[in-house]
Amino acid sequence: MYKSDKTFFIGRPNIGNRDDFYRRLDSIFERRWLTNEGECVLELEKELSRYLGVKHCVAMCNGTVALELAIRANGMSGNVLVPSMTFIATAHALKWQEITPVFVDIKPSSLNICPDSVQRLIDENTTGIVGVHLYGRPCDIDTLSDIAERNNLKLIFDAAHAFGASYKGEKIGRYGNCEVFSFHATKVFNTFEGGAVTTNDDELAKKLRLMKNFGFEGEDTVSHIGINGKMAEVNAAMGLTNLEQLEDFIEINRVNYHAYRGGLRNVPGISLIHYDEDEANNYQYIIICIDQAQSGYSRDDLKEYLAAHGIIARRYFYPGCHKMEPYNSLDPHAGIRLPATEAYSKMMLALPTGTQICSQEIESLCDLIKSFKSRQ
Ligand code: T4K
Repeated sequence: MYKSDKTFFIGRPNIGNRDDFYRRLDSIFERRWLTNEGECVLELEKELSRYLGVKHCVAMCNGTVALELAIRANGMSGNVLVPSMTFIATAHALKWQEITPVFVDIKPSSLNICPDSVQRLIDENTTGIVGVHLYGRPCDIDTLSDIAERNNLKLIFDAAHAFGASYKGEKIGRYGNCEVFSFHATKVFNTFEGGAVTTNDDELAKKLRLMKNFGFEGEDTVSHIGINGKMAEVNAAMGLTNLEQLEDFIEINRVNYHAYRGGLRNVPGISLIHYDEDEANNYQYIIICIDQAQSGYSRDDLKEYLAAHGIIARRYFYPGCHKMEPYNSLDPHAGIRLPATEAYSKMMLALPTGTQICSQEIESLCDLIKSFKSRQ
């Protein structure tokens, strides 16, 4: 019988040492410098570049604005290829700028954008590809880079889930023309709200810095259309504090992941996504796939059952962007069928992890899932 007074949420933030954060906050107040390239933001950018092994890190107010700026600074227009199996922000960041997101199906083995479909969908209006490292597992970066190069396309990676993950031994953050991170509260590393674009391209980094600050080149000189995409000092202070404990957060996620793996072993119809243990992973998404034919119940039945016991899971990312408005009806690509996206988005469920939950609690959560099975 499952008993817990606690409610466990997917997306519960990890929070670093509060005294360190308050100390940083005090010094921000002392300096009376609250935003606009403040000391904490500059320090965070330096620390993040070092951690990711990339030349430039441009901190931003959130991941969505960071994506919009990355898309604009790269000069994307017309049609851009993007997976439908992602958070809606990836598609909106294109459409917000009157660019048509052309939705691409996923590869069932990785749940990431399918390079063969990318190749097939390129037409004369295509200017770029936005790959998403879904659940923190890298896209097929080499193949996508090759396709982009051969077709003269820009390539951006939405790395919102992949902070701390690696591809072929090198940290995510250096690939494509640039990569984009989210440091939202729900991410393994958070700055309350926040994001960044990282790149090894000097020119692009310079442009991004101007564009996130209204395009100001000097006090009275503007060289680009820009917006206010700046990160504030308080966010950077949270980032610096959380960065000091990042390895602990990742380790907790790793231990939790293995607790789920053990607890859900041999449960018919339930499989946990696999992380390549030869690579660095952040393990921030515990994603199970429910195959109703074997489990005897649907993903949505299980989600409801868990919620009734105080376990708040999420259907990341149902039903796929192409099934949401305006894309579902208004877009020229309305009515497209993406069989793998449609099948998998009905089966995936994201479960709670992070510092809020421990191995024993995960064990009972897994027992609860097993008891649901036996109830059917
Ligand atoms: N690209 C991708 C692939 C993304 O996944 C995202 C964001 C972006 C781009 C855009 O980056 P940002 O502009 O957000 O930086 C949440 C997050 O808000 C969003 O950042 C994230 N992806 C997405 C996957 O998850 P919702 O709509 O699910 O949020 P919400 O408010 O329903 O909260 C989710 C869970 O987290 C709930 O169980 C409650 C819990 N929670 C949330 C917050 C904010 C807490 O326990 N404490 C908190 O402070 O989007």
